[in-house]
Formats: sequence, C-alpha cells, structure tokens
Amino acid sequence: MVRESAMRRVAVVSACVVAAACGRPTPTTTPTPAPVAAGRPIHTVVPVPSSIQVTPTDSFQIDSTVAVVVPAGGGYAVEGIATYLTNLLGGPAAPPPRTLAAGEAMPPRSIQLALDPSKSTLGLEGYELTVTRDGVTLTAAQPNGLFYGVQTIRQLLPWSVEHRAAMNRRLLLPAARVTDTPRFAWRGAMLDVSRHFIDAEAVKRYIDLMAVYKLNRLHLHLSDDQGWRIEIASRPNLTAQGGSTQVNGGPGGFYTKAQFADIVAYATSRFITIVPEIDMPSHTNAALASYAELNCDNVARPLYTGTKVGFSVLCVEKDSVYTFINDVVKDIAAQVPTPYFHIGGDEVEKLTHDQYIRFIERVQDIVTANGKQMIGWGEISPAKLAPNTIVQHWRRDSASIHVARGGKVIMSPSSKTYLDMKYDSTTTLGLRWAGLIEVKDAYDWNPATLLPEVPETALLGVEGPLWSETLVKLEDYEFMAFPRLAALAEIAWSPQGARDWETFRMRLAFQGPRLSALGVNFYRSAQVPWVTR
Ligand code: IFG
Repeated sequence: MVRESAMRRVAVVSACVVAAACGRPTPTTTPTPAPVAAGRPIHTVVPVPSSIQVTPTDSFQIDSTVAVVVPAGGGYAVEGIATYLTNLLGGPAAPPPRTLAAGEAMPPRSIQLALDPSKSTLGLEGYELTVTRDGVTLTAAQPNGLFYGVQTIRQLLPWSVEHRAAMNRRLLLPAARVTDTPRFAWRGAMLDVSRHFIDAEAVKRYIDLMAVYKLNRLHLHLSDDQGWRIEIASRPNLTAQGGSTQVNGGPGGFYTKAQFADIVAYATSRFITIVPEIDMPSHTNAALASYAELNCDNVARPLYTGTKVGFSVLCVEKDSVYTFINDVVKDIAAQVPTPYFHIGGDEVEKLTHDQYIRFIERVQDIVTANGKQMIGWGEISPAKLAPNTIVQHWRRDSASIHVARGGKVIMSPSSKTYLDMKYDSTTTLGLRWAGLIEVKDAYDWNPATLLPEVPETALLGVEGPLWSETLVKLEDYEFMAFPRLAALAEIAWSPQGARDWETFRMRLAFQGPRLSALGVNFYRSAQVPWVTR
C-alpha cells in the first residue's frame, strides 16, 4: 500500500525518472520526488486529495456488468449523480443505475453511492471512497461530496474513460482509500462574456471542464463597455442595442431568459453556483448606449468596440439610475438561485472618491433589499460595507480595510490568477499588463500568505478570471484556461501541505491525455513533462 498522505512524502524515486523519460536533462537540484511506480505517479488526481492511499497492484474491474447503486431514499440529487457516473462509465452500454429497496443488500461487484449526514467531519463537499477488488463504496454527508468523489473516481480511471465512444469497455479502477475535504469553499472561475460573447453551449462546456477539477463557482461577467449579455425584460434595449456588438465589432449576442435558465440549471446539476456580475458604475458603455437617461447629458453613447477601460460612468447623481439598477438586480436575482450578486465597482476614473463611495453604499442597499449578498472588486473596500459583503481582490487594493472589520475576501491576484495573461512572450492570445503567468507561476503560491493583511481566516477562496478582450473562439478560452485553471483548482481544494510544484507537474503531465480525450485545446507548457499516450 503506497500511502500518499496529506503530509509531504519522502519517496525514493526521483521525479527525473519521468523527466528523463521525456528526454529532459536530469534536474540539477533533486526536486521533491514524485511517487512513481514504473515511470508514472501512483495516482494522477488533480486536485490532490487530502488523504489518499492507492494499491496499484489491486483493482476493481468496471465493465458492462457493473451497476451504480444508491440506497433507498437516496433522493433526486443522488440519483442524478448516479446517472452522471453511469454515463461517464459506459453510457448506454452500462446497466442503468439502481435504487436499492429498503433493507436490500448491496449487490456484489457494484459501485455504491451513499449519503450519511452523520459524517459531519466531511462537511458539505467532502467524501470517503473505498475501492477494493470486490466493489466500490463512495460516501458523503451531502450530495455535493458524492459529486466530487465521482470526479476522483473519474481521475483514478484511465484517461480513456473520457472517450464516450469507447463503450462496452473494461476499466480498471486501482484499489484505493480516499478521505477528502476541500480547503476553501470558494473555488471559482470567471468568464468575461462581454468583451466577446460566447453562447450558452460554450459556457456549459466550460462548466463541464470546471466539474472535472471540483470547481464550484462560475462568475459570469455579463456586462461591460462592449456588450450587455443578459436579457432584462423591463429594459429590452440593453440587449437589442447593448448586446448587438463586441470587441472589434463582431455580432455580439446575449442570453435570453431561457438560455440563461439553461446555463443555471446545467451549473446547478454540477454543483456549481452561478455568480452574476453587472459591472458598475464604470464599464457601462453598453448600458449608456442603450438608454440615454443613464447619461448625465441624456445623450445615448455610441456603441464601443475598443478595449480601453475607465472612460464610461453611470450618472450617479440621478435617482432614475438607481431605479434602473434595482430593476436589473431584481430581474437577474429572480433568474439565479444564488445568494450572491456581483456589482463590479472596478476602474472608476470619472467620479470623485466621495461620489464613488456614496454610489457603492447606495447600490449595496439595493442588492441587500433584493435579498442578495454583494460582491465587488477590491476598489469597494473603503465604502461602508455590510459584514457579509465580499471583496474580490485583484490588484493592490484596500482589501485589508474590509478584513479589519471581519469581512471576507476572494483572492484573484491578477499576477497569479488572471487567465488572460500570456504564458510567456510568445503567447499570441492574451495580455501582459499583470505579468507573464506560466503554469508554475499559476500554481506555486499560497493564497493565505500572499497578502500579509489577508490571512486564511479572511479567505473564502480563490477564483481565476478569464477576460476576453483577445479571445474569440472557445478554443482560445480553453488555451488560456488550461492547464492553469487546474492549477488554481488544486490551490483551492488541496491542503497547502499536501501539494508542491514537483508532484503537481508530474500528475499534470498525465492530465494531458485526459484533456486531449476531452477535446480541450490546452497549452503544452514546456514546464510539464506531458505524457503523450
Ligand atoms: N482589468 C479589468 C478587466 C479587464 C482586465 C484584463 C478587472 C477587475 C483588466 N478589471 O480586472 O475588465 O479589462 O486583464
């Protein structure tokens, strides 16, 4: 039994076994060895679980005779997860999931998903997984934990499991014992669907990839200077006019209520909470072009297809602007079953400090009155914020003010987590104002020590924003997001002491074929000894 516990291990085999296999010179420093047996890590799970033991010499064979079973009274969510796993393992070739009758024994050679709310140490998202040659048992206190246990089963299986076409196959799941709980509750990704618009199918594809890595928050940046992307019934021109273009003048687009509901339902079924953002008071040209009265001079602005920031601003002196904001917040709040509403608040250049603070405080009242918890970018910190308002740190800002009053912070430091930053100077897509971010830069940092004034106790978690000024096709988004989003997912989930760059890069190397099997256009960083088959 090779045990990879939460503590940093001392293994006897050096990582360069794999590196050498990839024709790279043996590293001069002896890096933290990765546990490799015959040239591969003992497991390749990302994010690395809190505690995992694997016995590669023993395994459970999954084939078309193996059913997923849930105990009686498992409930709708558990049955949904059983179906998700069945589809993953074999789809139509696999026997349908079964709900056991009360008192019915677990059939031999099956995969059992069980809820046990008394396992309170697992919390909302933790799980316990046991794999022996005779069967698989996955237990969690809540359905969320079962869903994350399923992702671990997925990643313990050969990457060929990702090939939907390869049905009627035999898959060997190595014997294992896993007890796993997340470090942070907020494990997020942000998609900027304003600068360039991507349709609901593309967003659902991104959600599927987030689920593989146990991410649970999708922040949608739904409005900006270049586009308003969500239908607001009381303000149809926001999408008719404000949604009609994008950076460089493309056709733009927007989500109808039905399409947005589809995105929300899809995310919810994968235990991902949608966080809607309407950025204000700046980054608002699309709205200012749609309704003249939102401008202090009552003149509608022309549509904007450039990439400058900070030039637009709502007329914060008009009461009607707050009526508009309330209508928008109310409309979106009714569409998204989420406690959060993100009001942006970033890069305001056209207001005095006092005007800005008054605006943030007034909008906070509107968001609270609509039953939501406000989130804003770091600039909002000096305002009088409610205790449960959340600050999203992205660059040198005054998050410390909010922390000092007991407020919570989401860490999105632009120099570590901005997925639109180039990997290196040869990357054609992306920007570089926050610096170049190679995979190691995205991985090798600790959110709890990055800002001395923001300790672990103030952190909700981390989030990787993907701004789309330079991105057009879904393949562009995938190229910039992967593999760095997987790195961020490990920072968000795994104990700090259980992770390090050398073992991560080894496990990531084996994620390559999995990402390829999933059809992901990921960046083959030279820092990773990618496995090719
Ligand atoms: N900063 C802007 C984004 C985007 C980004 C591109 C924030 C909070 C630069 N605001 O990041 O709108 O333009 O890297």
